[in-house]
Amino acid sequence: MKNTGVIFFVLPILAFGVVHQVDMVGLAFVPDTLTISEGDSVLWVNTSALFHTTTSGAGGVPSGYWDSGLMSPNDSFAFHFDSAGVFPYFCTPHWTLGMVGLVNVQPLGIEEMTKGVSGSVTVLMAYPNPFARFVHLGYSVNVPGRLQVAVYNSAGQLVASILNNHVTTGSYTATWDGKDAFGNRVSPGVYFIGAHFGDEYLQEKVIILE
Ligand SMILES: [Cu+2]
Repeated sequence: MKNTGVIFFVLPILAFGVVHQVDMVGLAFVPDTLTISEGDSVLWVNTSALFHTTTSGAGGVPSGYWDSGLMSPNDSFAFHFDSAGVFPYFCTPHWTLGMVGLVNVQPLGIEEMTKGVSGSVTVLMAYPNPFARFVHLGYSVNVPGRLQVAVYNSAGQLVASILNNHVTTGSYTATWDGKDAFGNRVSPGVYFIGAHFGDEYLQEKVIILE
């Protein structure tokens, strides 16, 4: 098989990752147990009509890793897990009613470093994620070609073009400053950074914080 395509790689090796979503539904975290990889993030979204927290710890005793504080309906909170381990958490008002969860963070293996394979070796990563001001992307290509990198909102609409270049074989970085095509800072939330290379398309979900 001809080995063509885009390879996205991490810049600082610790902190790329996937964003996993946990919904707060009624009096439960859904899913209540999540297995992720070192470097991934968890985004809690309060889809219920109640007020909740996500607070690391067990038995109502915070462990100090994260605490969202009270989240209104539709609020979200993200935490980046940069080390492996088992992280129980709970909702402060509702843990006695069984509103508890667990994040199991596994050490990073080679298999987790390869994502978005689309007929060739292809990895897409973003750092840091979630981010406040800048998100960096690392990529390399093993054949020359036109590489387009663009940001889309969750409705799939184009927000900004980051890169549209003919590139030769090699490694590059690109940065998105969280601004749209008019130079205005976009609102916080979920965006997708997509890379087109030949007939391949890959995307990475990123989150902009307030
Ligand atoms: Cu709750």
